[in-house]
Amino acid sequence: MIRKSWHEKVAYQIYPKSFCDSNGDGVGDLRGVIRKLDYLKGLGVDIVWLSPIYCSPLADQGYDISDYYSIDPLFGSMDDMDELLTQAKQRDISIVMDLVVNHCSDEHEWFQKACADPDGRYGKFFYIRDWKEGDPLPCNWRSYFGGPCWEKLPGHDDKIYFHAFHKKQPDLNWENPDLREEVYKMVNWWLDKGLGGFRLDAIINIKKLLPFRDFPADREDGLCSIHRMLEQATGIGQFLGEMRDRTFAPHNAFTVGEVFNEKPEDIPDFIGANGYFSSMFDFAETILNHSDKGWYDQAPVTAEQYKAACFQSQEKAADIGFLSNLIENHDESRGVCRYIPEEDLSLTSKKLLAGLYFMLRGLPWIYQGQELGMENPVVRDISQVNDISALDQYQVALDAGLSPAQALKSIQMHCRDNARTPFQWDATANAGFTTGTPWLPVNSNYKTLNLAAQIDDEDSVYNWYRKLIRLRKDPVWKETVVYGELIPYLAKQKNLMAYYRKGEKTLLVAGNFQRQPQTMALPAPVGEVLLNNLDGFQVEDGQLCLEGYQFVVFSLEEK
Ligand code: TEU
Repeated sequence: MIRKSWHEKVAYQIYPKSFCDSNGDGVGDLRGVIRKLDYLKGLGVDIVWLSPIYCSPLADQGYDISDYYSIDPLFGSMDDMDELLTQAKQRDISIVMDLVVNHCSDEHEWFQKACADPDGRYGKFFYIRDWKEGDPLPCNWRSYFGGPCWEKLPGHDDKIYFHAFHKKQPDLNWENPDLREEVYKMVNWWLDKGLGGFRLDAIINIKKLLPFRDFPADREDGLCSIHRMLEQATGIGQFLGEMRDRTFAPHNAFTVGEVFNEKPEDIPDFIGANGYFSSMFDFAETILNHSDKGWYDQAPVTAEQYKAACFQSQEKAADIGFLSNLIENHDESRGVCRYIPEEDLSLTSKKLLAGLYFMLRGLPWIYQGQELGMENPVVRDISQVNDISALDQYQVALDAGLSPAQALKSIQMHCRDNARTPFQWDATANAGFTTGTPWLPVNSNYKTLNLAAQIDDEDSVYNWYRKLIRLRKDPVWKETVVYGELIPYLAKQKNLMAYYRKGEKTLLVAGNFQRQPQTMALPAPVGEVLLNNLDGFQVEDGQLCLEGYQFVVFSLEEK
């Protein structure tokens, strides 16, 4: 693997709407981010991805962009953005923005012009088809947020357009070179400005299976999961390779792809030596137990499943390139609530999960608030739910015959509001996030779970993350932590997740992923203990005794 300077880094995702509100309107903003740059520096963050802050009607919280060249006034101005880039640079922090180009907003000028003249230049920027009442749709794919992928083109009774996500997010037609040129121009404009790179939103969707066609229905609605077409669509490399060559490569930009369901043979193309992206997220854990029926049919993840998914991904990426590892993001449940059984959630188990994923090979990502061990809020009433995906899934559950109470319970785990509640800075009103009314209620646990309560507590989740980061950057261990080969250890031992990192030195990472204590045979005597989420541990007859949810990292002595 060709070594890159970003390999040693630590990355952090900011969901601007919920990070820090500087002007009291209840919505986080760019000046709020600037205000917290020293906090991020203190944590040890090097790369920051900002979820969308472009002009947007916010039908999907900014993932519906109406102007790629402007900052939405809700978040600030272009001057604020420029200041953020400058101030971040002074602190050696690189800023990465979301690149949302599978679709734009229906309020984008391109779509407006397409509606005005569907046969003109901009009509060809989208997938528009002739259609009249009674005709079958061009395909029966279900959009990600429910219902068919087709919607009537405003102003035209005889035309429809394609949207893989919300109807306010019309898909851009990447088959059209003219559209691609517009995208590259915009990407280069941002990179020329000094942006560090991009996170590529929903990028796998830019290649459609054409001509559009039906697949067998998988629900009563007669539609099928859009994944069926993604499994069969080929040729995305032409677009991604071209984009890399025209934009990212000449700027030496850092990019991370939101890539789902990749095939092992695709990995070299995506993140190999001349890959389309620098890195891509490993979603193997987040998609565990996914069901085409809907969220209500999704079983909880077990420790064994979690371990197997991590190890498989590590094996797939091996020496090819660097995965981006995560336990949560703005679309997911808080990791500690997803991967740890509710009754076992504790300081110790939170630290175990943090340690297990952070020590994997790849680029570790922290989603805002994860470093505090922030948790999912309880969804008490459907009227409080903001997430369009959860609202759809609530209906899916009702349609499947669940009672309203059961349906509400069924969206609790995957509701995207879970990770979108405001950052809990301190115990003052609204967790110090805003002086106004927060756009999404603060989690009621903020009085005890907040940064101010953790920052000076050596034992806190926050300081645990700092220790993990310090170890990754420690000149003595860095080579091994960053590049050391990952070899699973005693992978068959139930609820034990352990692995070697073998580089200049050999480390053993071990976590007892259950409430009960368990022992682990040591392959060699314990050398230096680098991390331990409890006080000490016992070694008896070459067996390491681990308490429930104990996590340790140590070097091994040569035999
Ligand atoms: O997500 C893409 C995606 O495929 C899913 O994570 C999707 O949001 C989820 O299955 C719905 O429950 C990206 C963004 O991360 C997400 O926030 C946006 O809504 C989406 O693209 C559309 O831009």
